Amino acid sequence: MAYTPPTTWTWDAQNGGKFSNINRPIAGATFDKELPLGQHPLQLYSQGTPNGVKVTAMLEELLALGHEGAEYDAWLIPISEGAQFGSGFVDLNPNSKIPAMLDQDTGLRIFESGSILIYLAEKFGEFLPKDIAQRTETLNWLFWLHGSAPYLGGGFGHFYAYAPEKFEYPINRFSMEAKRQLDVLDRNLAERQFLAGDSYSIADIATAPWYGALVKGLL
Ligand SMILES: N[C@@H](CCC(=O)N[C@@H](CS)C(=O)NCC(=O)O)C(=O)O
Repeated sequence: MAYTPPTTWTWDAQNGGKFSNINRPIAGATFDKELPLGQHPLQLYSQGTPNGVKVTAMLEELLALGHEGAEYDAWLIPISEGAQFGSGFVDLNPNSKIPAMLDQDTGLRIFESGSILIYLAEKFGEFLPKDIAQRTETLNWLFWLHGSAPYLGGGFGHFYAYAPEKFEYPINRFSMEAKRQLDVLDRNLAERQFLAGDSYSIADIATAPWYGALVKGLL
């Protein structure tokens, strides 16, 4: 039966789908809970999802290069249990999504995985070239990833794996878009070793957990 959207939308908390128990149409904390704090300057609040893994991979790459200041405390935020709606986490990220970070050296909160990658790249002087041309190309691909991955995860992934029923139109629409995005990457990487050119960068670190995992059959 054809669906006609109502003039005024109302929230149906029972609409089904994997995340219907935690998703709501309003923001803000739903319970009081302070976040734990460890001894290192960098405090990471996250989980091993593709967006979460970007930051962990970046920190581990920095440690592998010998940056002792990149030692961090990693705190699990189990998003399927709604931990991202605790008051301490919402103070750090008003958008209630992992990953989020606190730098106790500067007192700054950092949210959005792309912002965290840029912050760490600038703090440690790695994986984001200073030369304007290379920096711009790196940021081009970093922002490409952050504009594209929601079509893969929230679009294709949601309708293929998490929606309460299989709907042909959105699966077709987002399959087409996911394939087009893979072709964008394929054509770019036919001409260069890394997304932004000759050197490994935060654009690669951000992209590998999404499209890299997809082509390996891990998503
Ligand atoms: N644009 C954000 C997306 C973060 C995001 O979507 N995180 C998901 C896990 S991969 C999340 O926390 N979901 C919990 C929720 O939607 O309530 C980023 O790159 O940091």
